[in-house]
Amino acid sequence: MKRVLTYGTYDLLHWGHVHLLKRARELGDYLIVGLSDDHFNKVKHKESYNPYEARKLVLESIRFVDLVIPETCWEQKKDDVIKYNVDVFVIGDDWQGEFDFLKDYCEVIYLQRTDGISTSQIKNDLKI
Ligand code: C2G
Repeated sequence: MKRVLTYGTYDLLHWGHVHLLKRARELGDYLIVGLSDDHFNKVKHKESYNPYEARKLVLESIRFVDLVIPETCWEQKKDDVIKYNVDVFVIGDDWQGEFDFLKDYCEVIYLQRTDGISTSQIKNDLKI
């Protein structure tokens, strides 16, 4: 079984997120998502509209997603790759190069980010 790992906030889930998750899942047989918890969002200078438990519930309902784990800090990725026996780390290319250090532990793939949609754009358009 080829295991894939990615991370994100996944607030106000939109088709750009789903497109990433679908492609990530297609890289293997099992997709794990490290979901940024509310505290780590603050560390990332992100304020999510939905709290962690709500974002987790939504992600777990997606057929491409097999497991959701909490992302609580920047430093957990290597340990997660080892703990969950991950073969492929994948994330959008807005992070291009940021996680190349994981190449010592697994394959690292940056997928093209989907243009024309973002959570902040949704918030601005809806004036949330
Ligand atoms: N994404 C995308 N296209 C968009 C928006 C997002 O492909 N239009 C991708 C991002 O590249 C990321 C994932 O969807 O791979 C989740 O995006 P965010 O929720 O914005 O996550 P981010 O803040 O990038 O968190 O430690 C890593 C961080 O937790 C990543």
